[in-house]
Amino acid sequence: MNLKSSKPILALSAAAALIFSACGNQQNSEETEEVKIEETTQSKFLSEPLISHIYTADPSAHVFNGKIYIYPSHDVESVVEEDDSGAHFNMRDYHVFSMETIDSEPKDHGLALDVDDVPWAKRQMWAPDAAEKDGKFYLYFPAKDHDDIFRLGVAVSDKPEGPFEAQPEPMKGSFSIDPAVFQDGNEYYIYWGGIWGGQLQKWRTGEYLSTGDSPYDDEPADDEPAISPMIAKLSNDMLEFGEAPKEIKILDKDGSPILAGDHERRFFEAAWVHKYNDKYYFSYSTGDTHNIAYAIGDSPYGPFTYQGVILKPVQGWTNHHSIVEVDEKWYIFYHDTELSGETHLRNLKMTEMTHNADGTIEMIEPILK
Ligand code: FUB
Repeated sequence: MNLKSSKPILALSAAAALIFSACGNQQNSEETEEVKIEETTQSKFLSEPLISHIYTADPSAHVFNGKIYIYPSHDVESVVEEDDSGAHFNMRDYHVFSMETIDSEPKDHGLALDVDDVPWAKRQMWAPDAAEKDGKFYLYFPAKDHDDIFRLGVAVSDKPEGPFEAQPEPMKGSFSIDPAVFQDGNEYYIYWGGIWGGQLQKWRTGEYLSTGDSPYDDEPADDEPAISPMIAKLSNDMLEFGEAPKEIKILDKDGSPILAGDHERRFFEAAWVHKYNDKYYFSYSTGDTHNIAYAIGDSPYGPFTYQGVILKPVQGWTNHHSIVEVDEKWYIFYHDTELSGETHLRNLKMTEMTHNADGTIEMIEPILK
């Protein structure tokens, strides 16, 4: 996650771009101004906010015990100044939500885990995910440790909604952000990583590179392969990596790696995996180009071949999603900033997602023009 952009924060949505250009064109004729204002008011979002009593983002949705459970980030106003590493995304706890059916209102189950109850964590409780095994529920989450290095933690509960009890230490050998757990039969795989503010680029050598404070240090050159998201099978007790982490390759259709300079297609953050017709779909945010893109492979480890975009940019800088099957239909959960207009105060949304007959996914425009 990051804010490296000279663009105004909201300039990525059609609605916000129109508002911005309307505000920035005061010398223009009255006629031009009127047209722009009219266009702005005609813009509509594809979906309504799902939750409005608190700010929520980065939704990981699952079906557990016949209900839909959502594990989001809990966005809050922050006294921490905005910076390029996303320090103002200064979340400190998690709430879990459940829905009886895909049309019902999400129920807030209250505080599920607070940073003060995680001995190793200092701040920035970012995008979490959850998994169920043998009647126990595991919450996976990133947070900065006391050295300001992102690590991944696990917390355990007997109930999908928590409250969760955190392990005293982060997962051994863990780093970066955005854990996502995918169950394939009896095996569980954890995917993770996020560049820039998510620090993945600082682990290129296997050690933390503290060459500078800038989140843009340590990136490969534009013509080198992009930084890879990570995968590891989970241990039987679900609390640690069960094998040495491996890099995931995202390839072009000609088999060559997607390059670091290819910001339209390279992995940035928000990994998610779902399985459809025996193929593995790896989806992710492209960060500064704001798409949710996807790639398809024959194994949970990849390699994955880039296919295209599932979800076009939402209002707000970040784009982060999950994909879940409910009653034989597929849904994408995501967020935008419709309620606040502030990039760090997001609200959840959801819409149906369609796999085409050839296995590709129909692209979704979250802002109606
Ligand atoms: O919510 C904080 C960060 O913003 C997440 O970890 C990223 O994926 C981005 O959505």
